Amino acid sequence: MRTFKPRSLVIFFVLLLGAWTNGFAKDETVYIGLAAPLTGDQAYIGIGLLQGAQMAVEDANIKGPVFGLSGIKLLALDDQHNPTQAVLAANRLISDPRVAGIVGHFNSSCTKAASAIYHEARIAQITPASTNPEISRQGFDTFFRMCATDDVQGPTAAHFVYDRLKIRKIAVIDDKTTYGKGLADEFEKKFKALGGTVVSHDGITQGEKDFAPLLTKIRSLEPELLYYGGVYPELSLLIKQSRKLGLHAPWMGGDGIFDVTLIKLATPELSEGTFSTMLGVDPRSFPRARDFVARYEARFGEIGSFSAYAYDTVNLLIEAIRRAGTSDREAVLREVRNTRDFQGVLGTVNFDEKGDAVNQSVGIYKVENGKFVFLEEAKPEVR
Ligand code: ABU
Repeated sequence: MRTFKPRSLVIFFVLLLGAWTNGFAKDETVYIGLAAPLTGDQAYIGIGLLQGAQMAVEDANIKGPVFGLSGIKLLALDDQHNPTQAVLAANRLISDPRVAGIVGHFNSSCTKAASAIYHEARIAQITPASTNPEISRQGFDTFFRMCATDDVQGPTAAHFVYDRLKIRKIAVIDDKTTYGKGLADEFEKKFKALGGTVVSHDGITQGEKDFAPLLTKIRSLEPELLYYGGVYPELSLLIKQSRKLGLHAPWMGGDGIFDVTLIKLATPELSEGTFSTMLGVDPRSFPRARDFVARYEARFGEIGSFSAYAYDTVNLLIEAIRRAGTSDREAVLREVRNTRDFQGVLGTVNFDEKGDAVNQSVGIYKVENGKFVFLEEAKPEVR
């Protein structure tokens, strides 16, 4: 019987290593970086976004290799909706040479803080959710956005309150974040321009728990509606505490409150009648999104408000990588910019010269029987 000598074994392993690094086992996986709040009180929305992104990656790998020998993976990091953490996450993502493009972040404050880092690294950053218009006014050619902006969302909400609800006297609260304050200011500006009265505009801090003194003051001003610029955790407390104080005017907010978790936290009973704007079409009633929604819900349960946006964002990025034929960041960035009529499950996507979505549609919803019910697609305000 023939036996291997130690020298033959060494040669065998050298050849195996060569094959590994040059060919069949070489890891040419392309990575898409994703950053969002994956822990903490906004995690529900962040996880929904992550799960939508994960489905796009899985779908792409089923279709076949993106290029070369291997597939595509997500590298997801938690920014805890904290701009400092977002910068740390951005630096980690850009320091990994396998990362070809970025999906993120969710919060405008995080997206804005991280955008300079992605710009410096010449890597495409596409946010599925951050709506503050200032982000795209910084002049970063690496920045892209899939959704409408708050200089459309805020005025659209103001028109709905003034024209459709015929309400003339409101109070405004925001959470002092880039998103919350920006949206509330846009709403107030338009509401006043239409002839409405804003009896008060106050700021709260994310994480605060006791709003009784503020709500007591607002109750004495007798507003007909309370507009909130912020995200669902604080609004759920505001709703509960306002009802306890006998302040029964309806609440309204933007896409940051549009999440089933708001209704769960505030209770269906107390959140009944709350209005919200949300970006784009209702995926449940949009034929193109039907298959995605059914697959998502069979696997994860109720679809998150930004799951379909994340699915479209990752697919758009993968298409750009396929067209580029390389994971080279500058080449991928060029192809993201060359995107024309991308067919997403939420509709057709094109970017304007600032990287913003050309489609600025906004829908109006109302909580009825424990669910956000679609009322109408509002006519968007032209910026
Ligand atoms: N646009 C909804 C909340 C995320 C953000 O813009 O901060």
